[in-house]
Parts: sequence; C-alpha cells; structure tokens
Amino acid sequence: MIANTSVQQNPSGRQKLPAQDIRALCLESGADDVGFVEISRPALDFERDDILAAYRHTQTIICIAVHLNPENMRSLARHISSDEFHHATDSLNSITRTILRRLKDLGVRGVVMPADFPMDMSRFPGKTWNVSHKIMAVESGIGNMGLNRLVIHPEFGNFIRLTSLLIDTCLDSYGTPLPDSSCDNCGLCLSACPVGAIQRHEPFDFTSCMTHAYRDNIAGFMDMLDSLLRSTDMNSFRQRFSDRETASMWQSLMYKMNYRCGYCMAVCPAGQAARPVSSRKEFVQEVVLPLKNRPEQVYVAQGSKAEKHARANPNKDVRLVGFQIHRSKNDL
Ligand code: B12
Ligand code: SF4
Ligand code: SF4
Repeated sequence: MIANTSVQQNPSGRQKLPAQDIRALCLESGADDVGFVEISRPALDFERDDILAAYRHTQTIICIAVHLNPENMRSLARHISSDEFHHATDSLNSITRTILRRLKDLGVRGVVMPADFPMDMSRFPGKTWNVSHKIMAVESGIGNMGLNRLVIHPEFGNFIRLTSLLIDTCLDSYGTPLPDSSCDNCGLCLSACPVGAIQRHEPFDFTSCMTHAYRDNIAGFMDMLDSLLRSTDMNSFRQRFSDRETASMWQSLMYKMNYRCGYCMAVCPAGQAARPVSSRKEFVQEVVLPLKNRPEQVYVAQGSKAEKHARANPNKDVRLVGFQIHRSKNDL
C-alpha cells in the first residue's frame, strides 16, 4: 500500500523521486512486489543504526519480494524446498543488482543487502544481520507477519523471499502497513512445528527453531566440532554424528545450506496463490499431516520444552544436541 507520508528533504537538495516510477522500475526488473520505507520512521528505531552501518547515506529502504513456488516448498523431499529457497535468493541477487544499475542511471546511489547470508559474523551470536527484511516488508505494506512470524503477502501468502536495497534518495511517498492480516489464526503452523517453537501466547522460540532447522548450518556445525573434539576415534564420533548427518553437513558446506524444516511456511494456507484448492480437511490430509508425521531426526537441547514437544510425536527420532549456541536479547 502506498500512502503519502511526511518525508525528509533529500539532503542533497535533489528532487524526491516519484515512488510510482521506482515501483514500475523494480517490477520491470523482475520483482514480484516492492515497498518503500523512509529511514526516519519511528518503527525503524531499533534497526536504524544497523542500516546506517551498512550504508550511511540511506534515506529510503526498498523492500523487494519474489514469489516462491508453494508446491516446491510443500514437497516432502525437503532438499526440493531448500533448492527453491536458494533459487529465489539467486533471483533476488540478480534482480536487485539490475534495479541498482538502473537507479544509478537516474543518479541514485545505494547498496544491495544480502537476502540472508552472508551476515556479519563479528557480531555472532548476536544480531548478525543489518536489515530485518520482515520489518521492512511489514512497514512498506508488502504483507503482515502471521502467527508463524513470517510475512504473509495478500496474494502470494508467506511464500515470498525478501531483500532490501538502501538508497541515498528520498521518494515522494512511502508505504504504510496493511490494515488487515492475512493470518486467520488457523494454527496449522503451530501444529506442524516439530519443536513447538510457535505458540499462541509466547514469543517465538528462536533457539529451538535454530537448533533444529539450522542443523546443517552454524548450529549443527558447532555441534560437529564439539563432537569431533570429544571423540577418541571414528566410531565414537559416529555415536554422535552418523554418516548420514555428516553427509548432510558436507552437502551444506559444499553446495548450499540444507534447511531441515520450514514446515511453518509450507503448511500456511493464507494468501490467494497459496490457498489450497481442496477443502481444509483434504489440505490437512494432503499437506499438513505428511509433513507433521514425516519420519525424521529432530534436534533439541536436553531438558528443553522443545525436547518434550518433539518426544510427543512418535514419528520423530529425537536427537539431543550436545553443543548449544546460547543467544539472548543481551547479545543484540
Ligand atoms: C534470524 C533469522 C532467522 C532465525 C530467527 C527467526 C525469527 N523469527 O527471528 C531462524 C534461524 C530461527 C530462522 C528460521 C527461519 N527463517 Co529466517 N531469517 C532470519 C533473518 C536473518 C532475520 C530475521 C529477523 O529479522 N528477526 C527479528 C524479528 C524481526 O523477527 P521476530 O519474528 O519478531 O523475532 C522474534 C524472535 O526472534 C525473538 N528473539 C529471540 N531471541 C533473539 C535473539 C536475537 C539476536 C534477535 C534479534 C531476536 C530474538 O525476538 C523477536 C520478537 O519476538 C532473516 C533475513 C533478514 N536479514 O531479514 C531471515 C528470514 C526472516 N527467514 C526466512 C525464512 C523463510 C525462514 C525459515 C522458513 C527457514 C527454514 N526453512 O527453516 C525459518 C522459519 C522460522 C520462523 N517461523 O520464523 C525469510 C522469511 C520470509 C517471509 N515470508 O517472511 C527471511 C526474511 C529470509 C529471506 N530473505 O527471505 N530465521
Ligand atoms: S498457518 Fe494459519 S495461523 Fe499459521 S500463519 Fe498461516 S494462517 Fe496464520
Ligand atoms: S522452521 Fe520448523 S522448527 Fe522453525 S518454527 Fe518453522 S516449523 Fe518450527
């Protein structure tokens, strides 16, 4: 949604660019949706320093969304969904660079942010990302966050990958959050999460999601190092890291990260393009239950709420993770 809001003067004294024209330029360059936020907005207070650290001339944040194919994301063969994520990230990288080149021709300078990785690991285990694309998407009116903490687009549902461009120029109008959420609180995301990270009345459980979904990323890699150091020989290493788990880690390191989960996205029926053609009952049978009951290893910290949650599902092989990354809001 684009609305006229009070905006800062362009510090250079240049004319503000028409948002409608920049929107058209972004869509022509391949974006599926686009939104704009001004750097001075109070909702960005927590984000502003990190944004300016990435590009100190930032006046406008351009948020770009590309649509993911819901069927890929819902596949039981989870490497198919990982591949869809990576393909969308590659598309975003090329679309945003095309946009930046075209903006440069209009005299606009700026930088393209990564969709996710690489991040600023000098801040690990704190906030390693400079721009929270979800906040930019919400503020610019691309969508609202659902119970699953993902941005749901009115048309594409939560099947979007996001990124942001930071530019040195003001626009003549900016987006505002959409008045209505597409999330109807159906609870399917909550029910499909293997570690209980999504609860109706509790904050999102960042650590439990990361421990499982990022098993083949930083969380599991640290555990692998810990396992290697504690093992006296290959056999004792295999007690903690099976050859299958080592192969999965190898693939993530050699190719691109294998996401273990993403069920909260897969099962979300919100949004016109994601809405199941079948009845809710059939959708639960065809999409939700196969993922929820998919036999697989689930990674949890010993004694955590996530362990209790995972053990309640007999289809899951619960694996206790020895090494845990401790993150807290104090790390921010
Ligand atoms: C960090 C991160 C994660 C973390 C934390 C997720 C989270 N909810 O914050 C982990 C590793 C768990 C994760 C998992 C996933 N992610 Co992620 N992730 C990000 C990242 C880098 C930043 C997210 C962010 O801004 N979080 C902070 C605020 C805005 O979100 P929040 O929901 O309000 O966060 C709460 C908790 O995290 C909590 N909290 C608890 N401990 C801590 C510690 C720190 C240091 C912080 C900052 C916050 C915090 O505080 C917040 C308030 O309640 C973005 C890329 C980017 N640069 O923006 C992608 C991104 C959000 N992820 C995305 C996706 C798709 C996923 C997965 C589906 C991947 C997968 N297949 O496993 C899952 C889904 C998990 C979920 N339901 O949220 C997409 C979302 C697209 C969309 N439609 O919204 C993004 C935008 C990547 C992209 N370019 O498309 N992710
Ligand atoms: S699955 Fe249902 S409750 Fe969860 S985010 Fe989607 S619409 Fe909301
Ligand atoms: S990615 Fe998986 S573990 Fe993380 S919140 Fe979604 S369903 Fe739960």
